[in-house]
Amino acid sequence: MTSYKLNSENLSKFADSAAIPTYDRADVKVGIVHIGIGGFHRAHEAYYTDQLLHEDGNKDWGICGIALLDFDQKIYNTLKNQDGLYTLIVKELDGTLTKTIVGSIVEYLFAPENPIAVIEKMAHSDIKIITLTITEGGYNYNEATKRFDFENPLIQHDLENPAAPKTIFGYLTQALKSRKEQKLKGLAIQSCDNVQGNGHMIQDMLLSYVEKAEPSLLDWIKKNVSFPNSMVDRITPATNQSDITELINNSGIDDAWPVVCEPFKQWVIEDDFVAQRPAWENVGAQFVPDVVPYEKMKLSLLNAGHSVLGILGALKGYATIDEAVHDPAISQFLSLYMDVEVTPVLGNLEGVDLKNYKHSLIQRFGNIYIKDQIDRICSETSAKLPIFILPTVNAQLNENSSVKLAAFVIAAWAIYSLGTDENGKDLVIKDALADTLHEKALEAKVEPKQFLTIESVFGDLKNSEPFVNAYTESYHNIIKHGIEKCVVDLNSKVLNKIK
Ligand code: CS2
Repeated sequence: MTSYKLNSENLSKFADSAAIPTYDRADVKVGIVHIGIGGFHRAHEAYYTDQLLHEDGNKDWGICGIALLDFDQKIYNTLKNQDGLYTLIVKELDGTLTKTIVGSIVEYLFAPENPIAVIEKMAHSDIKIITLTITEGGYNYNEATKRFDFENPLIQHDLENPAAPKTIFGYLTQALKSRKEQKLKGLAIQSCDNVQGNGHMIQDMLLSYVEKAEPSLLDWIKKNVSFPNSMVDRITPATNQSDITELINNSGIDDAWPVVCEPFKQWVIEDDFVAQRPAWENVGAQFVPDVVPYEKMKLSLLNAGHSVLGILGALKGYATIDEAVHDPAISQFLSLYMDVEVTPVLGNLEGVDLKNYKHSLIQRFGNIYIKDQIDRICSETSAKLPIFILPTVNAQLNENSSVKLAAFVIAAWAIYSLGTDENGKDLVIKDALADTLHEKALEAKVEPKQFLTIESVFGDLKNSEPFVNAYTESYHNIIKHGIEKCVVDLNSKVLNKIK
């Protein structure tokens, strides 16, 4: 099959092999600035927005995508070469591929190359919303102090060089300052990251920064900026070379960086936008007064579930999430964790069929076509566990209830952090705290509790006797008998107890 480079000029050539934008992209005005144009944004918000642009009367909601970090140069170059176009490949449960060329990203900027342009864009009168996918670690929140981390050298840099910032906090401050000076209206800053109370989190962290960097701006922000919370969901593994090749060979689309994802998607948003907002509800998003219960459910079941499968699966030598969830012992462990340790802390979730939700998660994890990489799931675990698992642990401890399964996962993570799986194969550990984790993992070989002394991750969990006991017992067991036997034993212990 003849293939063509994906760009505006060639777009109509792909009409037979993918859904393509039927709206005129040249007419679309940018109303949203988005920071962090990774796979997740392109599978989620940019897709919802693209679907909305197909409706009449919605041409004010194009996206300007900002590549914030040096590391993001590759995605910036790709979008630039492809006029912002990319292919979203949905891997259906039966293996069918549904392909859509997404057109909602109509502008893109590379912040390290042109910081002023980024600030001006955010401060432009057309912009009503700044959305963020900056990862769990991007909020600069220190778990130990429960505060904004001013020690971060990049934050120090931004305080000293306000006109040429490197972090989201420096950029937002400059942009909001300019809006105030231009006497423009405020806007909404909407986090789309997996963080509990993600709107409150960006609000608290930004206000902490502004208080130091630009105190005279504080009042204006409080009056003119809103920070809606949201729950976001769509499993989006990293793109493989085989996805790129399949797209060229079978659809003739030469796309340097398509995005692959599962069919399921969910977006629950708190309706708190000070300026206008897109009618995302027309394309499946839910606007609700309170997102907190949805976020809690998703983070502590789906995201935590991923981490459980990832950590146990990595030690056993699995490469993908579907392999881990098709291991009967690991799958039973996950179901027990969700039922025995998570469900009691979720309280009453009105309108949600929790049993069905948990069942659907096991199905989604098991999609054999997604092949979500365990390396992706285990990356940045030090920023994920304080959000995905530790709130459950603390809530269970407060009720004197079981934390055995969660403690087992943390023990497995301590062993994982030694850097090899049970077959002696090296693990790829991608984590901002990689060095500390390794150092503490070595100390834990002598005294397991040492791993829990990483306060920026565990807070004061090391002082909980029931947790430390369960963790230490699991640590010794895993070292002695291996994951397989220990998972089977713990499953039957927990099952006997709830019988
Ligand atoms: C994953 C998430 O990063 C992770 O550990 O749990 O990326 C997950 O796939 C998404 O939140 C799904 O919505």
